[in-house]
Amino acid sequence: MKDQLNSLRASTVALTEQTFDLKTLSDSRIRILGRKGELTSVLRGLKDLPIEERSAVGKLANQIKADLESLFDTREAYLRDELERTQLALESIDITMPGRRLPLGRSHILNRVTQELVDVFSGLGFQLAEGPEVEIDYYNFEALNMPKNHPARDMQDTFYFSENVLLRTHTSPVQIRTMEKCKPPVKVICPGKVYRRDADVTHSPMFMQIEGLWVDKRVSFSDLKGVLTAFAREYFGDRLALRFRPSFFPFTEPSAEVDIQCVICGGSGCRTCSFTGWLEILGSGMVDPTLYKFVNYDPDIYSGFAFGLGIERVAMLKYGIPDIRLFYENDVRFLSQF
Ligand code: FA5
Repeated sequence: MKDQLNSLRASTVALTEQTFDLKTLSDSRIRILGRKGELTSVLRGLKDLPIEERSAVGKLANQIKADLESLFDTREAYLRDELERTQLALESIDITMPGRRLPLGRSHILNRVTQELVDVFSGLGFQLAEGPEVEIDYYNFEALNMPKNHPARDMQDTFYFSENVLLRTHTSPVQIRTMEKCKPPVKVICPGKVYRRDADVTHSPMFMQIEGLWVDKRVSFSDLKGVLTAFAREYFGDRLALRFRPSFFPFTEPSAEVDIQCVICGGSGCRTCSFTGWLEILGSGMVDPTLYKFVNYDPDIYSGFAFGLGIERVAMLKYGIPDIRLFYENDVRFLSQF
C-alpha cells in the first residue's frame, strides 16, 4: 500500500507538470482526490492492514494527500499566472502606433454656397424669409399670375399630392407669402429646395433656389441691375462676364435672365453650357403690378423687383463643376474636395 501511495504521488507529479490548461488540471484533481478518486480507492484498503501498520500507513496517506493537494494548488496558481500574462500581452497597447484617423464631417458644398450667397445679400440689406416646400397651387401659380391652364405652367411640371397641393417648383411663392404678411418696404431673400420634372447635366429634379424681393417706393430696373451686378462681382470677382438677356415670366414685367460666362470652357462652348459659352443662373424682373392686387399693395405707390437664382448653377460656376448630378450622388471623394 505504501508503494501504491508513493507511486500515486510520483505519477501525479509527472501529470501536473505536463498539464497546461486549468480545465484538464481540475479534471485530474477530481479523478485523483475526489470522493470516488484514486486516492480514496487506495485508502479503502487501509482497514485490511494489520493493526500495527495502520497508523504508519495512515500517517503516510495523510501526508501524501496533503502533498497531492499542494501539487495541484501550485500548478493551478502557475497556470493562472501564465494565463494572465498571455492575456495582458495580447491586450497591451502599443502607444507608438499611429492613431486611427477619424474622418472629419463638414457641411455639404450646396449648404456652404447657400450660406455664402445669404451673406452677400445680407450685406446688400436683404433679410431672410422662408416658405414651405409642400405648397398650394394658389401660391405656386395662381397668385403669381399663372391661372389654371396658363401655358407657363407647362415649363414647371412637378410632383402633385392632390390637384391643389404640390412640391413647389420655385421659391417665388415666398414672395406672395411675405407680401401677404408684411407691408412695404420688404427686402428679403428666401433660400430653399424646389422640385421639377427635369433631368440633365444642368437640370436636377430637386434643386435649390434663392428668391430675392425688394418692394418699396421708387424701386426701379436700375436697382435690379445694380444689386445683381454687385452680387456677381462680389461672388465671382471681375473675371467672369455677366449679361442680362430679355425674357418672360408671368409675374414680372419687364423680365430678364442673367447669364454668367461658362467657367468650364471659358466661353468657347462645351457640353455644360450647351455650346453657348454662357450659363443661366437666374431669372428676374420688375414685379408685375397684377401681383399687388393679391396682396393689397397699391401699385401706384409701390414698385419692386424680384429674382430667382439657381444655387447649383452658381456652385458649378464658382468651382468649375461640369455636371449638376455630382452634387446629389453623395460620392465622398467628390464632396470632400470642397
Ligand atoms: C424661375 O424659377 C423663376 N421663379 C425665377 C424668377 C424669380 C423670375 C423672380 C423672376 C422673378 P427659372 O425657371 O428660369 O425661373 O429658374 C431660375 C433659375 O433656377 C435658373 O436660372 C437656373 O439657374 C435654375 N434652374 C431652373 N431649373 C433648374 C433645374 N431643373 N435644375 C437646376 N437649376 C435649375
